[in-house]
Order: sequence, then structure tokens, then C-alpha cells
Amino acid sequence: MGSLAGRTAFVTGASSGIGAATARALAGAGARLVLCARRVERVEELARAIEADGGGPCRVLALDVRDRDAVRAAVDGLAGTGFEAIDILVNNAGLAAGLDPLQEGDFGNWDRMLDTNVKGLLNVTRLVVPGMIARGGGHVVNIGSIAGREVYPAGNVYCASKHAVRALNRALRIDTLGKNIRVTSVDPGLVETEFALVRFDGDADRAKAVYRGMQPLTAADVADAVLWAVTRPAHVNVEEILLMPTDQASSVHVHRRGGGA
Ligand code: NDP
Ligand code: 8X3
Repeated sequence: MGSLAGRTAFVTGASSGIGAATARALAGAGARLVLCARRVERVEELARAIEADGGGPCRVLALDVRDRDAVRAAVDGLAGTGFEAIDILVNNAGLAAGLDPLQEGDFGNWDRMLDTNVKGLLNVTRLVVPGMIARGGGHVVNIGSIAGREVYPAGNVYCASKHAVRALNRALRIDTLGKNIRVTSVDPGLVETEFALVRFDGDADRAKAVYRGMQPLTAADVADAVLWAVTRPAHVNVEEILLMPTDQASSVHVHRRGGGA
């Protein structure tokens, strides 16, 4: 794997799961890091651990990607800190909320998913990419999902949000063509993180059942794919990585030991 020495990476949703693992992986390759999430104390703990391991340096931001003014202030606030020249943006912050048939869906859950997964990603991208262009290039990595390629029962709005991310990957590639911007989508299947716990509003039994009898991906597996994509030579754009557990063949085809669908 190549080196990211002297490069600056901005990772959203670094307080947990894939974002935290990605921060560790990029730090391991020598990147300087801007790490953000709402639960800033967790991000601070991660930053301390990375720096103690000889990685970083890290700059930690308390940030809700849905808050456009806050995103603007956070990006502007990097000026003069040594972290302003963002080379790599990892749009990872996201969530599923609920798993209900569309006709019974919760409006609040829909807003949270669309505001975070789509508009939050847009907010950060819109405010970071112009600086990349002005500096001569950059790399945007969006964490999509198998849910951006398939629709599964009761996945409706979450799937729609990840389908939107898939459209935006293409849109950004087209709109920045000629400006040395690489756009990569890393689309995982089932990854055991806090994702299911969040989806089921803290119901640990229901969350655990998602991974029952099968071996899911780990956050580190996904981080490894991100790291691989961002360490290819500058003229190589890895457009998409679809990363599935060996035990999963589609959103609804999951091999579970001990039976069950
Ligand atoms: P986690 O719940 O473990 O992590 C989600 C991260 O997103 C947290 O750091 C959370 O931080 C952050 N986040 C959520 N809302 C916001 C917000 N409004 N502003 C800033 N940060 C926010 O789940 P994962 O690591 O699994 O999820 C990461 C991404 O991977 C998501 O986009 C998800 O859709 C995607 N994904 C996950 C899969 C899975 O099976 N786990 C499979 C495919 C894709 P905080 O709450 O502190 O703000
Ligand atoms: C998360 C994976 O299958 O729960 O994006 O939608 S899934």
C-alpha cells in the first residue's frame, strides 16, 4: 500500500465504525487527519489513540453534517491551522433509521436519513471540493452501500438515500472532469458496527440478529478498501468498490449457519 505522508484527509463520522477504522487506516499510511462527528469526545479519544500510536497529527471537530452553516464554519476554520489543504475527503457519516414499509414510514426517520446521507454528504462535498480544485486536485471517497444498488423490503428511504449517493458519485465525476478530482464509491454489504443499533433505536437484540449466524465485514475491512483506493497512482481513479461478506450474495441472500433467511 502506498504512502499518504504529507497528505491531509477529512473523515466524517469518525466517532464509530467505518469512519473510525478509516481514520486509523489513513493515519497508518501517514496522513494528517481532520476527524469529525457529533459525539466529539469519542473522536477526541480516537485522535489521542492515533497520535499515541505515532499517527496523525489529528484535528478534531464537533460537527453535524446536516448543519450547513456549521460545516462551512468548520471548513473555513481550518484556515491557518495546517489542516486546510484537504487532499482526501471521506464522506462516511450516515445512518439508517427504522425498517418499516414505506406506507408506514416515520417522517422523522426519513428526514434524518435524507438530511444526513444525502444533504450532509452534499454539504461537506460542496464546501471542500472547491479548495481541492484550487489546489490542483483531490480525492472524494463516498461510503455508499449495497443498498445503493438494490432495494430490499422495508429499506425504502435508506436505499433511496444510497441510490442518491450513487448518482452523486457519477455527477461529481462528470462535473469535475479535467480538474484532477478522483471520486470513489466504496459500497459495502453487511458490516458489524453500531449501524444496526442506530437503525433499531438502541435495541441490541434486534441489532445482533442482523448478523446472526453469518460472518459480516468488519469496519477495518471497509477501511482497507478505502486505503487501497486512495493510494493508487494519481492517474488511476477507482470508481467503485462493491465489498460483500462471503456469506452475503445480495441484500436478501445471506448464508446463516444454523438456518434462517
Ligand atoms: P456507525 O453507526 O458505527 O457510524 C456512523 C457514523 O456516522 C458515526 O460516527 C456517527 O457519528 C456519524 N454520523 C451520523 N450522523 C451524523 C451527522 N448528522 N453528522 C456527523 N456525523 C454523523 O455506522 P457505520 O460505521 O456502519 O456507518 C458508516 C457509513 O457506512 C454510513 O454511511 C452507512 O450508511 C454506511 N454503510 C454501513 C453498512 C453497515 O452494514 N454497517 C453497510 C454499508 C454502508 P455521531 O453519531 O457521533 O455523529
Ligand atoms: C447497510 C447495509 O444491507 O443494511 O448499508 O442496507 S444494509
